[in-house]
Amino acid sequence: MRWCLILVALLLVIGAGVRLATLTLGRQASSSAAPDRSELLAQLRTVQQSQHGPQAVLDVSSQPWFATQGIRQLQRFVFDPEAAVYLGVGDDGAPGQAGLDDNANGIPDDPSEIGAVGSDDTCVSPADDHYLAVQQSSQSVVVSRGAWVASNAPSESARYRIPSLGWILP
Ligand SMILES: [Ca+2]
Ligand SMILES: [Ca+2]
Repeated sequence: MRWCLILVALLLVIGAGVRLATLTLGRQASSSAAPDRSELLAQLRTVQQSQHGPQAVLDVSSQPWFATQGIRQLQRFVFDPEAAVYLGVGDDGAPGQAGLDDNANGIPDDPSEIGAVGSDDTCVSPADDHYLAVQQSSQSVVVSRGAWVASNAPSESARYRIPSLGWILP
């Protein structure tokens, strides 16, 4: 019994150590990949100030950090409260999981299965890849409205997106 307790305690200590090491390494990896935020924003603002009014696409190729990342352009987004957010059928081309009766109503792949848990169905907004394809599919459905759209319209909350980092709010 005593040996069992010692063994359990040992395993707990090893487990905690592995978790700590994983967290530490993960933090180091992400911090080395992340740019200096103030430097990135300074370079972005330099480009913005050289433009005559907002541009839907910003040429950042002259700025050092963007050049090192191979990023030549940034797309500008503003919030559109009417922009549609779609739920699409995914690569299998069928609502829910292709060939399965996800909602057990006796009809495999009927439209009401769209978005079924475990399926490849995806929710996309205008800023996402494949948005146009999902929008044009007759099987897609609008699930909400309000999203960020590419635009040069004046906006105090305009933002840019870097695929490898996410949204940048200048
Ligand atoms: Ca599907
Ligand atoms: Ca069904």
